[in-house]
Amino acid sequence: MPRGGSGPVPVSRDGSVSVPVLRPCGTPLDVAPRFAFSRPVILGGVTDNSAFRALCTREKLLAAFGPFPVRLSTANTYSYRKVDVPFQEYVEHLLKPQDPARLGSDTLYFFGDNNFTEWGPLFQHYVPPPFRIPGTSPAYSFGIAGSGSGVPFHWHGPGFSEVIFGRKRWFLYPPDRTPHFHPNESTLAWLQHTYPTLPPAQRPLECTLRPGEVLYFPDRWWHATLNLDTSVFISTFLG
Ligand SMILES: O=C(O)CCC(=O)C(=O)O
Repeated sequence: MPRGGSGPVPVSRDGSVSVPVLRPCGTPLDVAPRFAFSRPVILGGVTDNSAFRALCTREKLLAAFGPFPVRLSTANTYSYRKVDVPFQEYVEHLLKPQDPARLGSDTLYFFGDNNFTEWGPLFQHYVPPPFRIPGTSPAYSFGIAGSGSGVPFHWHGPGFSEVIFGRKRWFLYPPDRTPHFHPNESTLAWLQHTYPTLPPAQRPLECTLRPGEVLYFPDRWWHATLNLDTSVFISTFLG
């Protein structure tokens, strides 16, 4: 889904990476357990989703799902408001760069709440990260969103995030370090107004996720996201 708005969001700190990046050369299953319960980590080259990516172009998705409704959520911490629109209307009219002056609670975001009857055949082509946490079962949340959009800080159980098209910036804090943020502010506004005021010791862990990489986020870690480009993405929750 490479189109859908103007160019990438200028984020000057795109270069900083404090989340460790692993490029496992042994079997992936040997690598994950060491990290599964402690820190976020980016795993490179553990899945090949080129076939799934080929099905996620704007043209292919519009042809397959254009008339079907998708459920949008507000892009604030609690995502309390839901709106159903035809997928085609979302892509053609709502998939835009984030307005920095607009609250997250007034911004609609397509992520999760997926209709697995209609979209399940597509998701069967997604190759999830080959790691499991005993006693949990994986559940997918698929999304498409404009540059500068994202979800402000929140937390939940552990999982993985993968970008199929685009780049996604992640900001993470451990469970015992509640970030400074307002739940209805967009991540972009937080980045512009709050982030620059943080002393270095209060800054989050950060990374930029690109296609071919998978971020593991541990249980109850605070996280906020910012799509640097119009992006297609999928999370695998290990709930
Ligand atoms: O990909 C996003 O923008 C949101 C991801 C997220 O917050 C999550 O997977 O919990």
